Parts: sequence; structure tokens; C-alpha cells
Amino acid sequence: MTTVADYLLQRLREWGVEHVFGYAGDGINGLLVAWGQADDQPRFIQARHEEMAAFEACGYAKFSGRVGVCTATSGPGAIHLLNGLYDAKVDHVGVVAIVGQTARSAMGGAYQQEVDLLSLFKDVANEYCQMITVPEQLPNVIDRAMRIAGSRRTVTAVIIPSDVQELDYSPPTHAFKMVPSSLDQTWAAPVPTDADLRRAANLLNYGEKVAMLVGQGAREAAKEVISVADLLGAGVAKALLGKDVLSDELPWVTGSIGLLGTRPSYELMMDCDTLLVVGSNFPYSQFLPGFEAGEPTARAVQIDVDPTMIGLRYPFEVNLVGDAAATLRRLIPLLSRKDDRSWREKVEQNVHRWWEVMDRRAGVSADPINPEQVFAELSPRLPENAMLSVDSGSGTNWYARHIKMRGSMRGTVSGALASMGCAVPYAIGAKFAHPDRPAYAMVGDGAMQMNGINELITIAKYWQEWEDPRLVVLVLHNDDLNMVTWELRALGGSPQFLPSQQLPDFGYAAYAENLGLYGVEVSDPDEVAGAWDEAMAARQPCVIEFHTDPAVPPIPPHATWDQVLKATESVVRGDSDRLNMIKEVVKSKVQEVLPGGRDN
Ligand SMILES: Cc1ncc(C[n+]2csc(CCOP(=O)(O)OP(=O)(O)O)c2C)c(N)n1
Repeated sequence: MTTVADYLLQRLREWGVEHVFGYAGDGINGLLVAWGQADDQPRFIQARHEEMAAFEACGYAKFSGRVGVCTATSGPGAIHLLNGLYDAKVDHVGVVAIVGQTARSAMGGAYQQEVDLLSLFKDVANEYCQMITVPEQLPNVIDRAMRIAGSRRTVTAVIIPSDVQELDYSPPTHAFKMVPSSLDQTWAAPVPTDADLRRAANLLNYGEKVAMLVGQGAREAAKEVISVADLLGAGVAKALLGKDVLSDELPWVTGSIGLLGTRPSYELMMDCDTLLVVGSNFPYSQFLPGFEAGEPTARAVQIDVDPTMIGLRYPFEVNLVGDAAATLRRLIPLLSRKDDRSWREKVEQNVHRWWEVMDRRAGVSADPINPEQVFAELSPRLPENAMLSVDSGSGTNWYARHIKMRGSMRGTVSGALASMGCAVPYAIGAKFAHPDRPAYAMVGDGAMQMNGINELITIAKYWQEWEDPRLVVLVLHNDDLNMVTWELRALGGSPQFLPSQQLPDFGYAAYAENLGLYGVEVSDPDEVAGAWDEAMAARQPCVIEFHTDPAVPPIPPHATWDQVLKATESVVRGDSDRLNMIKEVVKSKVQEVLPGGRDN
């Protein structure tokens, strides 16, 4: 006899689901029994914590473009899932959560581990959150959960009381109030009308200094973005989630934008007269072109597949709802090539100069290691098919600025939620999505202590089955919640607050070795390059721990000398690290004005 749980797993297999990231509990015991009988298909991947399971499903979705699936028991397990699910929701990737609930007979009785799951998931899974109470709701509910998660790139939740999991499955019949369902799915690529495309083309053809901003929505449109940028003589900046859309080897790609961004991106936006945004919902509008007397200084066009998210952040004149690649392909024949290439040349000069500054900033001495040196040495060593995941912390700055994307590299962060603790589970999700590609997680010591070190246990559990065993975890060991320390300093007059900022010491590489993984610990700047060579050569997962200097400043690209000095002065009193900090701030900033050479 087929139970509801048996059928649910069968339907997931029919949807092509190969992995479910989860953690056990009696709320899903019926499912676990079914899993045992289904020869573990789809594979149950056991995380250390349900939040990690959700992050892994999210990472899987981010790196594969497919729907990620996670599962947890009722009550505490379901609650633990939430942060990872929100991450998927706000970064627009499809994740389905399958969650147990207490038996129907106990529901409403304040039973153990009974929480109101429909209410708990009401926000995170607002597009589709359903409880299955009779077998005939299948396959409809699971089909809609998969279809809505995939097509709307969002989170859906399916709640199943434990006794329902064990019921005999009976399909919907040809009768009143029955909802038969089906599997086939095609994906639409909407395009704007010809008239709207002409409006956009006229605006873009009129401009003389065109800036483009691309986000993750342009990932499948790199070829088309390059053609448009060439025709328009444009420079292209990239939002953080879209960092892997275009290679940083292209001389007119200005790199990241925003506080974590580059100076040429800032200049591109401030000096342009025309803006084309493709597949990005970049929120920090102060980094987009400015306003004069209340009027925008650039005329702008946006292309986005989501009609509910388009038109935000800037007063765009033309908002084209459409798939990025399909829309750009239709736009290209309407664009005329700009003969005057002086704007493009200026952008390229700015980019060239910026990479020199970055090189020099990586060469600034620090105590003991400059984190910029760590990222600058990593960048050229990354294989062209690397999958990069980056945690929320000071490392996000260094990733945004120092890592040069090229080849088929992919990279992701917790973008809109900016949650700590995502990078190691993302890398695990990535390895299950593409076991033949190497993964690199870049993580602060705070994030390691929050989630990362536990998920090293998951890596130790599974790595031997990955076709390419390489998974490198880079730990910035600075004994500080450094990003927040700098935020406090930037508030001006707020010195670092040690009781909240200082971290207990921990040996990350030694812990990895304890788990049978490879460990490298580096505290000498002269050993950074060699240590990277060693870590990159490891044929097993590796934790490489750098003792980095928390005094190296994540200076924003637009900061003037004056602002930098003022901020530094304002926090001098009361900061435990003041002398070192001032020294590093000045040394880093000075690299932008030096004609050449390094300071050490
Ligand atoms: C779950 C979560 N808690 C708190 C924060 C706030 N926060 C952002 S970055 C950061 C510090 C990160 O410290 P660490 O991982 O040590 O990296 P570092 O900045 O020192 O390189 C904190 C506390 C957050 N983004 N997410």
C-alpha cells in the first residue's frame, strides 16, 4: 500500500528533486519511514540544524537555478528553518519547505511541539502555504508548491500532520470538490511590445554617457548585455548578487556598486546622463545617478521580469517588463552604435586605475595580515569554474572589490537579508548541485562560530562522495565582529563596544583537522601566497584560517580624504584599537593618490 508520505516522495522524484536538506523529528517520522522504503530517493541530506538545511536548500537553488527543498519536524524544527527560508524569499530563489505537524487529533490542544505553523509560515511563504489534511489534496498541493516556488522564485510551505503522512494514499477522483493535478511545466519568457521597446531605444540612443547596472536577473543575458554595452559605449556596474553576470576582465566592467563597491562604479553613476538597469533591484539609491533641483540627472530605462518590483529606486522613464535576454535581444536591433567612444574610454581608464589601487591596497602592511592581501592572492588562484559563497561581514567588502570574476565562476551572498552564517551551508548546497565543481566559502570568525564550524561536520560527513572533493573555507580570524565594529565607528563618536564585539578565540584549522579535513593556519603575511597554493592543491575539503588585522578599513569608494579623516578623528577616543586603526585607514586611503609603488 502507498502511504501519503510514500506518494509525496514519489511526486518529488517526478518533479526531478534529487536532494532534500533536512533534520529529523517525530513530526516527520512518517516521511522518514517512507524515505527508508524509497531507498533514500530523493537523497535526505542531514544538516546540523534546520536553519542550515534551509540555507543549503537556498544555496542549492542559487547555484543550480532549480527549486531547493528542505524538511523539518513540527515546532522547533519548523521555527529553526525560518532564517534560511527568508533568505531564499528575499533573494528570489525557489525553495519548498516540507514541515511536519502534530497529529490531527492533538491539533488545537496545546500539544507538545504544536505551534501554529500556518501562521508561522504565513509571511515567509505568503505565496503558498498549505496544510494537507486528507490524501486527496495530493498531488495538487505538492505540484503547486513546486510550481509556485519555481515560477515566482519564492518560498512555499507544505505542512503535513504526522498521522496524515501515514494514511493510505488515495488520488483525487472525477468528482465534485476534487482537484486533479499534473506535472508538465514550461517557463514563459515575457517580452515588452515593439512600441515600448522603441520608446526605450529612443531614450538610450539619445544619451551620450550611458551607464548600465546589472543584477542577478541578467545572469542568463551576459551575451546580450555585452552587445548592448558595446553599441551604447556604456560602462557596466554590477549589483552584488549579479557579480557573476559579467567577467571582470572586460575593461569597461566597473565591478561592484554601493558601499561595498568600487570607485569607477561610483563615478559611472554620478557622471552618466543615461541609465539602463537590467535585472537588478539594488536598493541603495544614493549610489544611482543624482538629482538636481529635484530632477534626476539621468534619463533611465529599467528591464525586469517582475512587474511588481519594476520602477522602484529611481524615477525611470521606461519600465520594460520582460525576461532580460529576450528583451535585450529585441532591443538590440533598435539601438544605434555610438560613434563617440570617449565616455567608454574614460570608464576604461577609471577601471584600469582602480585595479592598480586595489593592488596597492592589498600590498599595505598590517598586523599581522591585511585581509585585502588574502583576497587579492585568492582571486587569480580561483579555478574558472569556482562556486563562491560569501558570508556577511567585512569579507563581503573584500569579495566585492578584490575577486575578479572570470570564466564560468559563480558567486553568491545573502543579498537582501544579509544574514550571517550562510556561506558554509551555501557551499554545501552548491556541492550537491554541482559535485564536479570546486566551492570556496569566505567567512568571518563570528559567522564560523555562529554556524560554520557546525556545518564543517556536515562537510566531513559527505565530502567523499563528491566527484570533485574541493571545498575550501576561508576564515578571517580577527577575533572581532569587525563589520559591526566599523559600522559603530562610522556612526561617529561611537567607539567599538568590546563586550559585544570581541570574540572568543578558536582554532578553526585545528578543528577542521580534528574532523579529518585539511587545515592551514597562517599568521605571517609572507606566507599568504604559499598557504593559498597549499589549500588550492588539497584534494579534500580544507579550512584555511588567516589571522587578519581588524584595523584595516572597509573604506567606501566615494569617501573623500576629508570624510575619512573626520570619521577617524571622531572615534579616536575610547577605541581599543585606535592607533592601529588610524594608521591603517591612512595607509589604505593614500593608495588612491599615490602614483605607484607599495608601502611595505
Ligand atoms: C544573523 C545575523 N546576526 C547579526 C548580524 C549583524 N552583523 C553583520 S556583520 C556582523 C559581524 C560579522 O563578524 P564576523 O563573522 O566575525 O566577520 P568580520 O566582519 O569580523 O570579518 C554582524 C554581527 C547579521 N548580519 N546577521
